[in-house]
Parts: sequence; structure tokens; C-alpha cells
Amino acid sequence: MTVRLLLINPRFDESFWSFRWALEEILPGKRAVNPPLGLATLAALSPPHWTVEIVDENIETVPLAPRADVIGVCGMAAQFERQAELLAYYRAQGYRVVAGGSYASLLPERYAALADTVISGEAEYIWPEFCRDLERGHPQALYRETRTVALSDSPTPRFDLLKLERYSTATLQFSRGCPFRCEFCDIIVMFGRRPRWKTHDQIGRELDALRARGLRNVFFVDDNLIGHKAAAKDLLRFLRAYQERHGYRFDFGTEASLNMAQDRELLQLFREANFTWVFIGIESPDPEALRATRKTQNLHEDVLTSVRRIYSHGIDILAGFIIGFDTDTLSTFEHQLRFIRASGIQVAMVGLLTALPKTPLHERLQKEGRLLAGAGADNTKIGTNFLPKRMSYEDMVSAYVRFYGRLFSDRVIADRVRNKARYLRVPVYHGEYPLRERCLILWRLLVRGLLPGGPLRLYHFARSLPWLAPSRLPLAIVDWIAGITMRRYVDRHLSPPRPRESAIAARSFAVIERALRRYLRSGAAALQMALPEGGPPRLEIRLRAGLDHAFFARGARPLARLLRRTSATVTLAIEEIQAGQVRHFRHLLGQLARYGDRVVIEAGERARQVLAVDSSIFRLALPALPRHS
Ligand code: B12
Ligand code: SF4
Repeated sequence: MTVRLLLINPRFDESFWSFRWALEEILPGKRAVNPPLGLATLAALSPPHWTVEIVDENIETVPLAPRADVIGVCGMAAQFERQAELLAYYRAQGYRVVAGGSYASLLPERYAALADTVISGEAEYIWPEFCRDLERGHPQALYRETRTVALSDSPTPRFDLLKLERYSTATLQFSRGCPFRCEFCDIIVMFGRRPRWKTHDQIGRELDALRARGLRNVFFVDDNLIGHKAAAKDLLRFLRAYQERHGYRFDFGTEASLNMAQDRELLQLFREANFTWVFIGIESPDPEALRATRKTQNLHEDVLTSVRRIYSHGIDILAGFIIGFDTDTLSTFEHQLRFIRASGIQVAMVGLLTALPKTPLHERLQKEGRLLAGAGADNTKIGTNFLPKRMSYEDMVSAYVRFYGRLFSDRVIADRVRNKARYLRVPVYHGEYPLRERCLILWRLLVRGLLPGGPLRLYHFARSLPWLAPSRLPLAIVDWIAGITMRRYVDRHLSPPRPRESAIAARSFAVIERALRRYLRSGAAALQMALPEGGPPRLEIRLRAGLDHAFFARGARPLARLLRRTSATVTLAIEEIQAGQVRHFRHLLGQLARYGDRVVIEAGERARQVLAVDSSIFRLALPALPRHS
């Protein structure tokens, strides 16, 4: 029995890791950072006689009426809303839908009413079981993995089904699990504390496949690559030999714990295997906080000393930090800022502590009566789900907003570039682009990133560059791109409401109303505007029959201006659309595409088909109405 399987990675809201500005302005052609490796693995686990397609809504639109028998939708907690919407939409259309991925692994119960089948946990054994049951006509509602999955049983992901050229970095995985016991961590809840890993042959095959696709940047998405140090060293020796055989083809990056700093042999091997960066959960430079959260592996020595020793082997550090531990007070924000500045870590994801369901932290806070509503899907959003101990919730949240404003100021970006260059003297990273591309990147950085920041930004840029050490320049440039990218993210999502935003939005609303007056009077269109306190301005335009070319032409410019000058969201609710209007509507969308993540398109089934809105650019609402209702 041939089954047509469609696997979908739902659209993410912009997050700290979207690197949106860099992707849109500096690296054209790339749409997202990493591909959905879980889906490529699932495709490889599917019976060979099935036909499988993968759609990643972060780089391409979802199909509205796919030729598929089964649709699998994955998701982290941060994707839950869209994942649920897609599941409901396809299910209402009569497709069999299956939910899986990180969040379904952690909380399968949330999906019981949303999907025909839920796959909870690693899929290597249970997905083939589901496929067999489906072919026999008796698929179950829940497959939950309770055994330990041997990673030697994990197949080479179907990289051929991913559009890898649209991502900045390809991914593969060596191991799962982590031996440590950080109180807030859901990884050990999902993957356990005994690391398991793939064989070198498996990794070699995966690298061969990526090499055949012409890729250079590869991220080992392990929870902690050094969870089992001896296995990690063996892997690194294997990778070193692989790189030697293939002319140091790959720039690698990974996630590892800070205790890598105390093992010089390990650091040397990382360098020799060409690891240019590593992501480390530093969380806090304060030993008391680390002890309180059971992050004892960070306590072997002063954290700054560890960071600098890793730099001394040429390896760059990206890091996660957390504020809100029981020992933290409002002065923790200042301490963290000082530490991050001195450490030179540019990609510093600082989140408020979040209690994820089923973690020891969640259990403890529940017992202490300190939990608040909300699961906390993304720990870098403003707000969290518990009451801190030594500061008030409100003070913590407003200090967090102020903190981010300072962390990505031009001065602090520049200080970090300088402080890193002092200790990271011989970077593994040389810059992966050919000369022409490098010049273009520099040009775009100058015109789109540095000049708009004014003379002061140019001054900080110039003073931070290691002019006398050209080998350190590529990393400094990458850090400026990362710094400005984070700045843009912070401006959009972590800043207090812009001053006078309501006044600007109200004026824009009035201009739009004037421009469309004729159509509003005739009833061909309707406007609804709102200026909620503490939230972004909202505008909804209902489009009905009887709109002509002039409507779209008049509306486009003031709408684009509203979106450019404020954080407003615009909903285009299409009640009716005629064939002659489609071209004009598309033209309007073209003008708004830049702000697509704030433009919601609501349309009936027929309108959706004729308009062919790209859901990776705009927020295409997909209500779960049964077909032909
Ligand atoms: C790589 C990674 C990223 C990358 C790439 C994400 C991507 N495009 O896939 C980046 C850096 C972009 C990222 C970002 C974030 N991430 Co992330 N990320 C990971 C990481 C380290 C590995 C994921 C991976 O590729 N695994 C390898 C594949 C093979 O395994 P898998 O995904 O688990 O899939 C298996 C099963 O789940 C199943 N499966 C997977 N999909 C499906 C679908 C169906 C239908 C079925 C049936 C089965 C199935 O089959 C697979 C084989 O067993 C995980 C940690 C982890 N170990 O899961 C965190 C993790 C998924 N991320 C997490 C978070 C919180 C985030 C952020 C929100 C962080 C933030 N604050 O900004 C952002 C948001 C994403 C964004 N783009 O904006 C959390 C999610 C928590 C949760 N339970 O939902 C995790 C678990 C880490 C953690 N504990 O903190 N992330
Ligand atoms: S080191 Fe990282 S993966 Fe391991 S338990 Fe701590 S937070 Fe989780």
C-alpha cells in the first residue's frame, strides 16, 4: 500500500534565534537558520514504498489542498499555536493528521483532541510501528516511547527532501541525552541522563550526504556533545581525520557544557576538527545561583577563566544566560551585563527563568505556590510563569526590558568585540565566503546596518575592529552582524512601547480612512481600528465586492507607512474577491511583504486558492472549517 505522507514544520514567530535581520539584509537567498532535522529523520524512518514530502513553513508556503493521505506536523512549544491550527485545518479537510516533535514529546496530552495520532518521544521505533498499524488499518491514537532508543538505529536523515540551500546552516545529530541535572531543564526529562550516540560510520554517511549537497556550515544539534567525554573525543578524532581527507570542508558548531574548558585535550580536538563555535549554557556567573539551580558543572572555576580558555583554542562562544533564580536580585541584571561585556560573548541569549512542565523546577515552584499561568514557550519573551523570590515580578520584567536595551547598545556591542579579540587570538573561523561575497556582505553591513546607526555607531565599529590582526577581522564582522541583528530583534520585541506610537498610529489611521473614504461609504470595504493600552495598534480592513484598482493603489502606501512607523498589526479580511482584483491584491501584498509577520490574511477557501498567499511571508489564517461547508 503506497501512502503519501506530507510532513510540515509550522511557522515560528520571530525569536532570538531567527536572525531575521541578518537573513533578510545581509545574506540574501537564505530564509531560515536551520532545517527541520526531526522531519528528515522521520522521512527516513518511513517505509521505502511511501512517498514523502517535507514542507517547512519558515521558508515556503503550506499547501492548502495537498495530495496526501497522512499529514504529520511537528512543533516546539513555541510553534504550538500554529501547529494546532494546521492540525485542525487539515483534519477538517478530511486528512489523517499526526502530531509529533518536542512539545508532543513533553506534553502529549495537549494534543489528544487535536490529532488522530500523537507520537510522543523519539520516533525511531514508534513511527515504524505507527506506519505498520496504518497499513493494516488500525492506527492507534497515541504512541509513547518508554524504551531507550539506541542511536545506532537512527537512519541517515532524508537530506534530499530538505531545501538545504535556503538555510544558513545544515544540521546533524551525534548524541542525545545529558548527564547533568540542571533544575530547569526539560532535555533530561525527554532524553534522559545517559547519553547515547551514533557510530562513526553513521556520522560519516551523514557528512558525505551534506558534502554531496555542497554544504559547508554544519551544526551538531546535540543536547551536550560532551555528555560522554570519551565518546566525544573519539568523535572529534574521527572528524579531524574526515576533515583532513576532505580539505577541511566543514565549519562545525555545536552545544556543549562549560566543563569542556577544563579539558585541554578536548579543546585541542575541537580545534583540530574545525569547530568554529560552541553554544554553552552559562546561565549565570554567580556561583550561588549556579549551585541553587544545580548547574554544578559550571562551578569548577571562575566562569570568565573558563570562557577565556576556550577562546585561547580559537573557538568562539555563543551562550545562554538566565535571570530569576532564587538567589537573584535586581542587581543581578547589572552583574550579568558586566560579565557578558567582559566575556565578549556577542550572541548572548538572556532569558527570564521559565518553569517548563514536568521539570523539577516546575514541581518545586508548584509546591511552593509560586507558579503563574502560561507554559512559557519562549524564555526570551517579556514575562514568565512564576513569582521570583527576591524581587517583585513587575520589577524583574521591567529590569529585563531595560537590560536588553543596554546589552545591544553600540557601545556594548563594540566592547564585546574588543574583549573577545583580546583572548580569541587565532580563531578557527576564517570566514566561509569567497572574496566577492565577503565584499558584498561588508557593503550591505555598511549601508544597511552601520550608516543608519549614525556617526556614533561608525565610531564604535571602527574602534572595535582588530585592525592589526586581519585573521581576527572576519569574526569581528560576524559579531557586528549578530549584534545589529539582536538589536533589531530587541527593538521589535523587547522594548517598551515606542513613545508617541499611539499618536503616530492614530494619524496613520486617519490618512488610511481618508484614502479609502469612497469605498468605506459604499460599503465595499470596512475599517476597524484599535489603540489598546500596552499592546500594538491594530487595524482590520474587510474587503468586499466592488473594489477597483484605485482602492489597492491608494491603500498600499499608507498601510506600508503605518507598518514601517509603528508596531501595528494589520488584518486583511477578504469576504469576496473577483478575478479582476487578484492582480491588484497581489500588488498590495508585494508592498506589505517586508512586514508580513504583522499582516494577517483571513480569507474563505475559494479566495485563499485564487490568491495563493505565501504563508511563510504573511500570517495566513487557516480556520478549521469542514470542506464544502
Ligand atoms: C537545533 C535546535 C534549535 C535550532 C533549530 C530549530 C529547527 N529548525 O529545528 C534553533 C537554534 C533555531 C532553535 C531555536 C529555538 N529553540 Co530549539 N532546539 C534545538 C535542539 C538542540 C535540537 C533539535 C533537533 O534538531 N533535534 C534532532 C532531531 C532528529 O530530533 P527531534 O527534533 O527531537 O525529533 C525526533 C522526535 O521528536 C520525532 N519528531 C520530530 N518531529 C516530528 C514530527 C512528527 C509528525 C512526528 C510524528 C515525530 C516527530 O522524530 C525525531 C526522531 O526521533 C533541541 C533540543 C533537542 N534535543 O530536541 C532544542 C529545542 C527543540 N529548542 C527549544 C526552544 C525553546 C527553542 C527556542 C524557542 C529558544 C528561544 N528562546 O528562542 C527557539 C525557537 C525556534 C526559532 N526558530 O525561533 C526547546 C523546545 C522545548 C519544547 N519542549 O518545546 C528544545 C527542546 C531545547 C530546550 N529544552 O530548551 N532550536
Ligand atoms: S547541561 Fe544543558 S542539557 Fe544538560 S541538564 Fe543542564 S541545561 Fe540540561
